[in-house]
Amino acid sequence: MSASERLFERARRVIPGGVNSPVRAFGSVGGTPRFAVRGEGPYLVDADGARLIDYVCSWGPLIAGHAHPSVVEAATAALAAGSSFGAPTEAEIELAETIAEAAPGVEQVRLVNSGTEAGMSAIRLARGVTGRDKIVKFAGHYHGHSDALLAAAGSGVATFGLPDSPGVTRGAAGDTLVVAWNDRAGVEAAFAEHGPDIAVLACEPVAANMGVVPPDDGYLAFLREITRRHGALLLFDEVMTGFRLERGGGAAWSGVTPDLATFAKVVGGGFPLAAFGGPTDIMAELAPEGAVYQAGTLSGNPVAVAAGLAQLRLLDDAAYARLQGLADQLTDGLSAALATAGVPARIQRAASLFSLFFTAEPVRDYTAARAADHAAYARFFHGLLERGVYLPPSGFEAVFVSLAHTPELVDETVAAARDVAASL
Ligand code: KE4
Repeated sequence: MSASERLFERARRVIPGGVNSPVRAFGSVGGTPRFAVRGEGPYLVDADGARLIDYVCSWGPLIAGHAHPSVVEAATAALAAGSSFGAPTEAEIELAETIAEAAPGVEQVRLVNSGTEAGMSAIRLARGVTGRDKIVKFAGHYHGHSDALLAAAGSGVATFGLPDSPGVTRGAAGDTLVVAWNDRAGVEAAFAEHGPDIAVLACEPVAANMGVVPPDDGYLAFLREITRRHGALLLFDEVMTGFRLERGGGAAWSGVTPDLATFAKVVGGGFPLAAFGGPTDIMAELAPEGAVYQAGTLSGNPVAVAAGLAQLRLLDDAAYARLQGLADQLTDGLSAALATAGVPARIQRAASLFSLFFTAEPVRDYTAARAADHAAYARFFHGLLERGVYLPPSGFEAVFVSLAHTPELVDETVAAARDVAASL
């Protein structure tokens, strides 16, 4: 029995499913999750001492790789000065300024502790500002597990096929309209029927929780126009895309500016830190200035803020060019490996963010994402894992490269993929 197997058995006795977040349990690919003991740049070292080339990167936060010296130094220094004050600090201003400077349309930012909290709070703000109740979201898009947003979500929900989680009451989800991504008629119908009651339309500017499914050309501009026409707000969930696609995230990448945006993962440098932001006139409606309540004991935590700032400081044009180059090399190599083996597969991508679908058909929405061959993905995943390459343990997740990855490691990955593809 491996160390991870022993740990998983012990974990399941005291932690539901043995994990603190469902997608970590390997439910979509089967087998035993590898228990991590340390991260070293591009590597995750597991409980059996295996040193895996890590393309999960903690599901996106570690854009500079594990334990980047600048991040470790900044967080350590912040910790030594005190882990939490429950009082404002200058560093929080600097992080808010950094996010506002990078993200189109963002003038003010509220720091919170998770992408879920950011999404939940942004929705409440949108409802408070517009005085409307209904929200529109897309099937397969995941905005965290707050009740109103946990309807036909992507990510862990997609992996476990829980379209609407038990425990979410009709009242909580009853104002959530779920439409198909990249479909115009569904959005038009929702606004035709409910327009005056719709507070906000939320989307990932590039869907990345049903695998990576970019918007069709012009689709985000369409969403911008129809929301504006009906007096609804447009919310970009940039938890995955923010500071990942480019420094200005999905808004800069698409040229479409939302009314509100949420951020997490990269901005926290691997710590529990997230944010939501928008124009001052909207954000001013938040307590304590405004009436929309939102709060958090550890919001803007100094250690997390220091780590986030240190990581964001690394993300200059050269960094994004490097990420792009690594993604080019990896996607070209994986595509060639699978094509040579005659395996029907396709890579879908936006900037350096991509995922692998085992289907020959384009994947434009959640239905198509679910129709891909996820059993083949599981076989590919395990074949690579046995060869020291750690892809996301679900075909509904995205593959992440980091500044710590190198062309040589990508070559190693592609060689392993060629080996596995031949036996798929
Ligand atoms: P968190 O509450 O997990 O920090 O963020 C929720 C969230 C919101 N919006 C988007 C676009 C997201 O991708 C996420 C979280 N992403 C998943 C991975 N696809 C987190 C992994 C997990 O659930 O363990």
